[in-house]
Amino acid sequence: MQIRELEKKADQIRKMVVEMIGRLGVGHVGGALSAVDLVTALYYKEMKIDPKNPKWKERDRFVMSKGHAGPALYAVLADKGYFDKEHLKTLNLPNTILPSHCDMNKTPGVDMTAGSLGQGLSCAVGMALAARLDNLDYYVYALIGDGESQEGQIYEALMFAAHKRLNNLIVFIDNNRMQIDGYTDDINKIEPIDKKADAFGYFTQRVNGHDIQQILDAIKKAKAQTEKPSFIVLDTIKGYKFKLAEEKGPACHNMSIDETDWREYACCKEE
Ligand SMILES: Cc1ncc(C[n+]2csc(CCOP(=O)(O)OP(=O)(O)O)c2C)c(N)n1
Ligand SMILES: [Mg+2]
Repeated sequence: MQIRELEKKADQIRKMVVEMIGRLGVGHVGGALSAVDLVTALYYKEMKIDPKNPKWKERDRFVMSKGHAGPALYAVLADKGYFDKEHLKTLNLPNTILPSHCDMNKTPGVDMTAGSLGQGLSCAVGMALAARLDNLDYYVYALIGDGESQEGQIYEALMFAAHKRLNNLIVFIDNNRMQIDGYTDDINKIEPIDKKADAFGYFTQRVNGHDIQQILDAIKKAKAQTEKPSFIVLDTIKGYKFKLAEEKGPACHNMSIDETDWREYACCKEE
């Protein structure tokens, strides 16, 4: 897929996310939408995957450590054919395969269960180390949140991966500068997060997390260096391109969307 197509795909995925959460009435709109450009870049361009064989041993892995952003991943997985799109109408309903937070035992294509913030990254590090031990050639991509990065476990995981020089690990941070109940800078500042990652022993970059070309260029550079794991700061906007969410600021973290709003959702500016 070319960049233009990827951008269109991301807009389509955003619509799917809003519709999915809108049908339910409430959900983690903001953090799902800020992650869409990354998951689109990964699943449509970068990752070595086979939707017909979700457990393929040599596949690349993606860990949505900020597990509440599950809907962004579900829209992509459904669109890639991991499961029928009809399931998107069952988000977080009883017996669904799509719980609000990612669950690898329920959803084909989900590589790691997450939701208790701080833990997913440790699992990603273990998966990256397993590739080395099993002599398998795959990458592990992990997405953490900026609020999530206040968890101490994040730094233990970062430290260990750097110590092991896991060059098949690429950690992204969805740096939307908001968490559940306010601005990250006001609650417990994590910046300068790129300098911290650098000091921990990472090949660190910072890009616009809504510019798919920049994301892909950064991944290319990350893969070109083989000495260290990579850390890529994605500067993003919470609720990106869904006006009702963007306008709410931190309150878009877990918001309700009424029927009229998701049906009329036309804020994905498909130029
Ligand atoms: C250990 C833990 N503490 C608290 C929560 C509740 N919680 C869910 S999302 C969230 C805020 C996360 O903020 P951030 O990582 O910035 O996510 P994003 O802005 O991308 O939605 C919190 C505190 C949780 N899921 N896990
Ligand atoms: Mg955040």
